[in-house]
Amino acid sequence: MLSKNVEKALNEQIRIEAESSQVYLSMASWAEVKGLEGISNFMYRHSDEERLHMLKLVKYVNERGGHAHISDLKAPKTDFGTFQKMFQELYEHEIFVSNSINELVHVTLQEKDYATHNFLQWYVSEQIEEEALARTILDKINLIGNDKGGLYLFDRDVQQITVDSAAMDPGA
Ligand code: OFO
Repeated sequence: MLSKNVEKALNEQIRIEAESSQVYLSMASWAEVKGLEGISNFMYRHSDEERLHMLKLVKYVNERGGHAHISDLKAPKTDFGTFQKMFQELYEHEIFVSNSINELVHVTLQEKDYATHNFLQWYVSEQIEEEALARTILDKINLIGNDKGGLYLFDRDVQQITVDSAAMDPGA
């Protein structure tokens, strides 16, 4: 059985994962209307992954005798300026999510909820990989600069980059 504090903190994380999914969906849509097809596909996939992160938490809370709450979400912005700025925002957003996972892990220790602590280790590892993925992409963007051919190749290749491939990239 979850303590009230752990349940509340998990519900907060459910909202954050759902909002992450919305943020990346908005980025996908922005990239799509700009004709950045590869970047858009990458963001659509990322948005789906965040929804799965949310669902995993929903299932866990309900399985442990709590009640997962599906709440209002903050609307993400619709204009991201440039794709370089957009990926910088993605990176900063992932750091925000990592901090929130760390806070959540802290609550489970305070409450001596070792089962939830154990469950959350998946999220801890996932955040390390997501941050590495975002950094790999930012490094690639810096290398390209304003080279048009480089931009074309980046848009083509970014859709192949996954959390797993970034983890294997020695430059990551
Ligand atoms: Fe849920 O991992 Fe990104 O935010």
